Amino acid sequence: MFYNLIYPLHESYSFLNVFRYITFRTIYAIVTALLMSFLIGPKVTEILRGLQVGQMIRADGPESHQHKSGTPTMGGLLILIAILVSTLLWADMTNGYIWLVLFATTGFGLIGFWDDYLKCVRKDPKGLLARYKFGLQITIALITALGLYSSSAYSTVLSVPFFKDIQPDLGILYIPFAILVIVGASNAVNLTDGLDGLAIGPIMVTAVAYMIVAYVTGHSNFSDYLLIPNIKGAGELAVFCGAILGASLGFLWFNTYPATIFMGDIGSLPLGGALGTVAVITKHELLLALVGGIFVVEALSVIFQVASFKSRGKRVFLMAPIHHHFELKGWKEPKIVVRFWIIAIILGLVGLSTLKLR
Ligand code: 57M
Repeated sequence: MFYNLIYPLHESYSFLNVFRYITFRTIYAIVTALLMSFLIGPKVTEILRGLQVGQMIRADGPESHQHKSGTPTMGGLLILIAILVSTLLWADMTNGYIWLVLFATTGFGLIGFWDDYLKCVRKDPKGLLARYKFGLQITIALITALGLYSSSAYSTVLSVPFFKDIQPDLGILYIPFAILVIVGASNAVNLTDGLDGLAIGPIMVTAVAYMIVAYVTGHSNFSDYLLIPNIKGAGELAVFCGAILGASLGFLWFNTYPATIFMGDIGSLPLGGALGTVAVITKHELLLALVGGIFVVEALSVIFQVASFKSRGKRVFLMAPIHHHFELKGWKEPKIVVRFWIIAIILGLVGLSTLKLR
């Protein structure tokens, strides 16, 4: 909004020219979202506590989680507000990609809100039934994919990390592929969100990586130099990723061990959905599996565990998702979380190196 309202004044006041730069606006999107989460965090926690929106802890979970009962959840509301306000302030509001990603984020946020509301306010442990939740996620992702597909500048060619010569064109199949990326990312983040600070760390790493990816794909000189697709207007998504980074950092202040608030599905579903959407728009869909490798491993651990349990009646892990396996092995929660962050940072760096190694 500042770009649209303030930048046009640069002809009279040349210093306002700075509002043109994506880098400048990204930095301030980070700062704005961070300050917003800091400022409204205590209030949101207090309101949620007052409304008794407390977490119910499953009795069959790790023993170390039982004392977390009643921790206010739905802190994702704080993250969502900070991301939306900061993006609306600092991004170019005439950019279609920004509206598309805001649509996906809000849509997944509403699904998460509904699920949390049923679980925490109505005290229905099942929450939103899986088939409705999944159906709604697919609907939001389908609308997002169709929105992209219908734009004339859009390409259905995939770029494969490390291999610049392999560029399969998926054609119309790109739509189910994009849905898979967006819905998969949303659910994988949700599964990861089971220890204090566990999900938000890799979210920040992924947001930083895609902030850089969005910037270079939107910049014709950089994209030509790096031999990556040049997507006009995608650079503006760096501002959005900056808002995710700032909001997440602010949330971590409250969610770090011992957490005073959990994000709930209202946080995990939109954060995953947003990053999946950014990956699709910037044509770096497969890279998300590498940069967000922690989310992939968490989701795979559940798939293997359930498949093994159903087919052979035996578990692969002591408990899935995999962070519970380490808890049951006796690792302390902060140790698991920080080690997962370290792996996430390494994967983020390797992922970014693929921009050059191709
Ligand atoms: C979300 N939610 C946490 C919190 C958070 C198919 C199956 C593997 C699904 C999976 C599942 O339900 N995953 C979805 C995981 C929950 O956190 C809430 O949920 C939100 C995210 N959606 O924001 O509101 C619990 O996680 C802990 N937590 C923290 N700190 C945080 O910052 O400590 C969360 C955030 C919280 C809190 O204890 O209550 C969750 O784990 O439920 N199901 C599971 O993960 C269950 N696994 C399982 O059943 N495994 C079996 C299967 C696969 C065969 C097995 O391995 O044998 C576990 N979850 C729980 N207890 N709670 C196991 C038992």
